[in-house]
Amino acid sequence: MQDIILELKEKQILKTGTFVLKSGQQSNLYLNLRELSFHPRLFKRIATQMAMSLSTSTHAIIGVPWGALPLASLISQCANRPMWLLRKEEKAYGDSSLLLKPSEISSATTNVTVIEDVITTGASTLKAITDLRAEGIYVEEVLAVCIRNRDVKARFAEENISLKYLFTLDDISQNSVKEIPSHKLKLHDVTKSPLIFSADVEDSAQLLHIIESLAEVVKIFKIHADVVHDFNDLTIAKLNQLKRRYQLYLIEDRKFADIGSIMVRQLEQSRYKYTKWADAIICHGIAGRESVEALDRACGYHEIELLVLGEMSSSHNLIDKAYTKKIIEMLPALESCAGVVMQQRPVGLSRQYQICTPGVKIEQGQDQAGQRYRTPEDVIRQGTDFCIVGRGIRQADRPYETACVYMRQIQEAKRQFR
Ligand code: 5FU
Repeated sequence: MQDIILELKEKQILKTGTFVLKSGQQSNLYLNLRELSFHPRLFKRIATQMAMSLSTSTHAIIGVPWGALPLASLISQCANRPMWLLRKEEKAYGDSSLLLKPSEISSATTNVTVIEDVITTGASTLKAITDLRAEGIYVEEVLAVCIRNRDVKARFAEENISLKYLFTLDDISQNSVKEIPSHKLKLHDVTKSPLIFSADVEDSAQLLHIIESLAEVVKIFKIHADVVHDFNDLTIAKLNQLKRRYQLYLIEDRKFADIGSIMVRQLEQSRYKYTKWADAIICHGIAGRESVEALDRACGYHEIELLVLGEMSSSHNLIDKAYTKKIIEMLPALESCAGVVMQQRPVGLSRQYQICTPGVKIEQGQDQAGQRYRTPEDVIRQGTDFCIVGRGIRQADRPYETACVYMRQIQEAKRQFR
């Protein structure tokens, strides 16, 4: 449920401020569920949750007119239960009945569930119930997305009606609402945290677990979403939750490397939905200036920062000094570029670009697949701003304590060489 609440906040369906409600009461939270239909995936999620709590003895569902009708119709589909219609007021012509239901079904033998979006005082829901009772219908339960406070439950209990709901606004603490940053973090906002952890794990559970277990000490995480075999929408929702809770900055290390139009589509249309969670992406500049500029414009649109790769840590990689120089020359034209992936800070490079260096371990050396490691001290001495560490922390017996050791060494080296 927390995920749904967070998404409602993100989509501005749940707003904070000072609001006067229909009842005249004041509130600092406002839930405008009329806008749910603008977001079909979230809408379906909510309807599915509600459909699951529908009483098995309900014959049909009825939405309180008019606001709850789209929701009721979606629940009807999810639960495979018919939806009947209740008019707000009688028509002066034609069929004047308030209730529209199949004529062959007798009111006396039917139980219905009334669907509502938000219940504050319960007045409009109770009015619908009175109208249905006047038609001889037995209302078994009311199912709402949200009630403002629990006191309203007593009102329905008096009427012998069970009131079910997904959440109450009282449950949403003011603190958790305030925690949401109004804008994404920028790389220069996290320079006090010069360690980037490469969370190159196999599945979503491991990814979320390692991020949460390190989040008190590490603020920047680098992910290869395509090595996380079950990376899906739930992973993204939970990543975003962790981002908000711990104020994290997430980098997707996809290393885009194609012509501009394809890189833009890879950014925007990938099944990993980078634009929904990444604060930065990494790209190669191999396709040339215009291609990278196209990706840069898309990044600007999605408020994602771009990190351009200028050097690699692997042995015998094919990047030479001339290539790196051309990458550096490309940077001023890139408005979203926050930094460069390099092995050292190039002489004369503007301080506006952060240097992020992979291939860092406490013990220098090499793995069996071309990776070369330098120590945090060595890398910082060469002018790096952020050390990228993966296995050095991930494969340690105590990753949290090891991350603290890396952080101390990096900060100590920064004091020494800056
Ligand atoms: F651009 C680069 C590079 O030159 N070397 C790298 O190692 C990126 N990396 C990434 O840093 C690589 O894709 C891994 O995600 C990470 C290094 O992980 P390690 O476990 O510390 O070797």
